[in-house]
Amino acid sequence: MTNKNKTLGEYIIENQKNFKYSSGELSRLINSIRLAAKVVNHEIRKAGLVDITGAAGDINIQGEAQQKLDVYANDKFKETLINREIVCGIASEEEDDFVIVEGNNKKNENKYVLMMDPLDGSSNIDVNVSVGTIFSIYRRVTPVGTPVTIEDFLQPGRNQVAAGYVAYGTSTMMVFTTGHGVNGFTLNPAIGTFYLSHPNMTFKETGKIYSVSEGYFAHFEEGMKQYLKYCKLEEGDRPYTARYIGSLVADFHRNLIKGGIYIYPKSKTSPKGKLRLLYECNPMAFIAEQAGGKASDGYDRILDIQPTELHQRVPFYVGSKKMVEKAEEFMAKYKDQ
Ligand code: P6P
Repeated sequence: MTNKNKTLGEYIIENQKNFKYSSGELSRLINSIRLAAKVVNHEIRKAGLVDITGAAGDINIQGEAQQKLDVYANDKFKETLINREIVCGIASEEEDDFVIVEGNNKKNENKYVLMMDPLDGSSNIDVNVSVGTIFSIYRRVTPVGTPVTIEDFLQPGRNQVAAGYVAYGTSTMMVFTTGHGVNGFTLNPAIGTFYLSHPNMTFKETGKIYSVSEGYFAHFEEGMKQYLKYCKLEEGDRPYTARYIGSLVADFHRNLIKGGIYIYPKSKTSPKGKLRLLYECNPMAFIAEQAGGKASDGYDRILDIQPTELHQRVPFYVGSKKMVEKAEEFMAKYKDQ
C-alpha cells in the first residue's frame, strides 16, 4: 500500500511492533487522541458561528452553559482518554493539579500518564488563526495499580514514549512520534479519516525563517538581541525571513516543513520564558529531535531538564539544528552581559 493511501489506523497496526511496550497500548493511546482531535476539530471549525468562543461561565445562544474552546478541548481529551481506559493520570494546562484517573470499579492497571495543552494559542480562535493541541506521554514510575503521584509527571522529557500535536490549520493534521521518526497525518473531513500525508518528516539542517515576538526586543537578554541583529544582517544566507503566527504549533509546523527556528526566550516580563516545559516544550522538543532538529533553553537540552513543578516555564529555542546552534552561540557569548 502506498503511503498516500495509508490511514492512521493502518499505520499504527503496521508499526505497533516498533513500540517498545505492549503493542495494543500504543494503538489505544493514539486512537483515543485521534477521536478527541476529530471532536475538537469539529467544534473549532464552527466556532465563529455558534458563538462558543466567549468566556466560560456565560450562556450561549442555545442557552447552554458556554464553554471556552480550550475548556471544551480539555474536557473532550480527558473524557476520551478516561473512557478508553489507557491512562492512569492526566496533567493539563487547563487543570491546576494533575488528575488521578480511577479505574472503572477496579484498580487502574494502566501504565501511561498524559500531559497536554488541549488548545494552544486559543486566543487566536477569535481572529480565525490556526491553533493546536499538544500532547506528551510517559510510562508511570510509581507502582501500577496505585494512584499516580507528582513523581509520575515530573520526569525529564527524554523519558517520553510518545508525543505529538494536532494542527487545526487550513487542514487538520496530526503529527506524532513514538521514538521512531515523525509522521504527519491529514484529516479528510468528508469521511473523518486521517491519511499519512507527510511520512518521515525531518527538519532541514538549516533554514531562513526565524519566529520570534520581536515586540519584546527591549526586554530580551543581550545574546538574544545580538542574535536578532545577526538574522537581519545582509550577509551570506541573510537577511532571514521573519514569520511569527503567535501559535506555537503553527510556527513549529511551518518551520518543520520549510526549515527555521522558533524562539520564545526569557525576558524582563517573562523571566523564565512563557512556554510550559511539561506539555509544550518537552513534546515539541521530542518531535524536533526525532526529526533531526534541536531544542534547548538557549543553553541546555530541553529533554534533559529535570522538572520541579507541573506548570513550570522555560525559555524555548527549537528548530533546524544549525539555526538553534547559532542562537546558542550568541547566548553563550553574551551570557554575562
Ligand atoms: P506572545 C500561545 O499563547 C503561546 O503559548 C504560543 O502558542 C505562542 O507561540 C506564544 O504563546 C505567543 O505568545 O507573547 O507572542 O503573544
